[in-house]
Amino acid sequence: MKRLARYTLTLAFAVTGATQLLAQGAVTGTVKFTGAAPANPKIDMAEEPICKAKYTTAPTDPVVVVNKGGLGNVFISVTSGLPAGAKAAAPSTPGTIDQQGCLYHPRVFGVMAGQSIEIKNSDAVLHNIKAMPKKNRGFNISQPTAGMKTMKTFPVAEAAVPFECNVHGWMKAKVFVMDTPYFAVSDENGAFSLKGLPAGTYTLEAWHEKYGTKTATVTVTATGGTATFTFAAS
Ligand SMILES: [Cu+2]
Repeated sequence: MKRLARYTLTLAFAVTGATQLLAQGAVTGTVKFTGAAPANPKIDMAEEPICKAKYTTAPTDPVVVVNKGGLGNVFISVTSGLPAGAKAAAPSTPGTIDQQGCLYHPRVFGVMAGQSIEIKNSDAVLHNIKAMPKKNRGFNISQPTAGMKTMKTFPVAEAAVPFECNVHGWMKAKVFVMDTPYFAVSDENGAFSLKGLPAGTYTLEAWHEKYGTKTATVTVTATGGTATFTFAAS
């Protein structure tokens, strides 16, 4: 009887622990944009007909992506509130960036320090990828043919590492190299979610390449939390 009681207690603890783990998570949020979104610069792809042929309308540099009042390509991360020394292993699956239609996809993304980045060329044209970090080692590589893939890794956390193409001056991307897995990029409607955050109060930062940074405080309970950022046209 005593043994059974102990067993039941252990089991109850295990189930409760699992439930708490499953309940961690979900900061959902929106990056709002107020005012009139500026027109993005047109890109003249006349000298790259293979890329130009991938567009039905004149391609533009997607600096400001606004749909349904939401701002896309905003990088959101946790800047304070995590337990001291909180560390997570880098995922074994790589982050990916593709060169497609002579633009980078995605334009903004995050990986963890030590996580591989797969750089892919989906265009049958020469691309050159120049990464210009400050804390990590940069690189400058050519991918002359479609289907090429190159793996690279940045070992040290660093925000907004620029990627550029030396062949196509308009091609720009930014990668955030992070110490924790708690980051996200807003989608084309401004929506984002941060998964796996333990209950607590956190400061979040939202970064946009044109509009700079905003911060927000979010309290995460067992049922999650919500955060909203608002950027205004300038
Ligand atoms: Cu290029």
